[in-house]
Amino acid sequence: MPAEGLPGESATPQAAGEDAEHGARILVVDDHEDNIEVLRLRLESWGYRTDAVKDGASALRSVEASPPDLILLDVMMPEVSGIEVARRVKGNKSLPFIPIIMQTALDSTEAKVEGLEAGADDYITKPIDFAELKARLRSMLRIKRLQEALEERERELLEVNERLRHMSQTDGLTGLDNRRHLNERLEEMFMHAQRLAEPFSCVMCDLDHFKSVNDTHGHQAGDEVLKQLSVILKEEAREIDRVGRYGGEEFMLLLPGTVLDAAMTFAERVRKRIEGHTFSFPGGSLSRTASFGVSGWPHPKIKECDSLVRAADDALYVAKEMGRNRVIRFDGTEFNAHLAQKDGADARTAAAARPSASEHGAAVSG
Ligand code: GH3
Ligand code: MG
Ligand code: MG
Repeated sequence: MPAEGLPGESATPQAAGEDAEHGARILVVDDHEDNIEVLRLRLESWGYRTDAVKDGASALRSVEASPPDLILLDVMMPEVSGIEVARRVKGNKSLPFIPIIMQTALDSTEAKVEGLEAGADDYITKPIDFAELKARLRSMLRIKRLQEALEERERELLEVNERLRHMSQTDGLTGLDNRRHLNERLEEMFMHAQRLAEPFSCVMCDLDHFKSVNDTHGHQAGDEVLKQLSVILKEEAREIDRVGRYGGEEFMLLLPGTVLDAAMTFAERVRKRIEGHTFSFPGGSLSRTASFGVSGWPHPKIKECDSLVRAADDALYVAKEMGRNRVIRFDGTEFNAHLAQKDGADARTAAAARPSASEHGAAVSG
């Protein structure tokens, strides 16, 4: 039936089909069958879809089973009153925003206040003025639409934020933690280890002669090697470990609850796995080795996380100098022997380079 066909109502300039709220589903709650019939007829003539229930308990069940776009709610009902229905619907956080228009026979301020305080969004008094009802319905449905648009925007923003956060923490090539994020994790993990007096180890891993991979096979092959290496590192590490790309072809692994000896065993296992791995890429394959430096807390020379990383880096440096493809432990026998030998060699080189007193004197007099 067209809207203009019903008595007591002027035709609106906007046709029902153009109405943005057209087709909204309205739940009519009223304990009088006659009221329900009259309301449904009206609402449907305005282009709304309707459901109807005759008591508060059924209303709550219907709302939970299939949330309507709006509830037209009678206040005066036996057992569960309209006030109670409003309170329960608005208190249910799992439901979307559902506007509630209370219909009250009592044109008293008290009933309206109670309804609005229970969570109703608007009210209309009986006997119902249908032009007013129509206007209130449309206004409420408009608010719902705006609310939904806002929620959608908020969801999108949260999603974008989450993506940005992930991007800012992740290395684009390997998907591992990037250096910045790794440093953040390091600080947290180190503090945690100190507070709980739990051991904590750091492993630095650097591919040997990686530059020649790029030089010989091209940068893309180099990228592929880095990606495959990161998969190996991830596979070898435990769930609670952190693996990150520290720099170009240098990776850092943070091992909580791990003593230095265990970290050495771990690094040695990874070293062997890399040594035995064939890196394949379009157009070829190759083998590569890696060098490792390992440090751990507690250790008398390691007071804060910076020195833990520096120690692993120093050990890595010694591993490279000693011929690569090996695992060196900070402050271990090999580490100290190498540095002592190097210091001796440096001292000898310096002594050889220094001109003797006589040579110096001769130069001055000459
Ligand atoms: P060493 O055994 O002493 O570590 O020698 P190396 O060649 O591995 O080390 P070096 O520091 O001389 O060279 C590192 C190379 O890593 C140079 C650089 O072009 C390459 N590299 C760094 N980042 C990337 C990357 O993202 N992709 C590719 N393909 N290569 C990279
Ligand atoms: Mg390298
Ligand atoms: Mg390097």
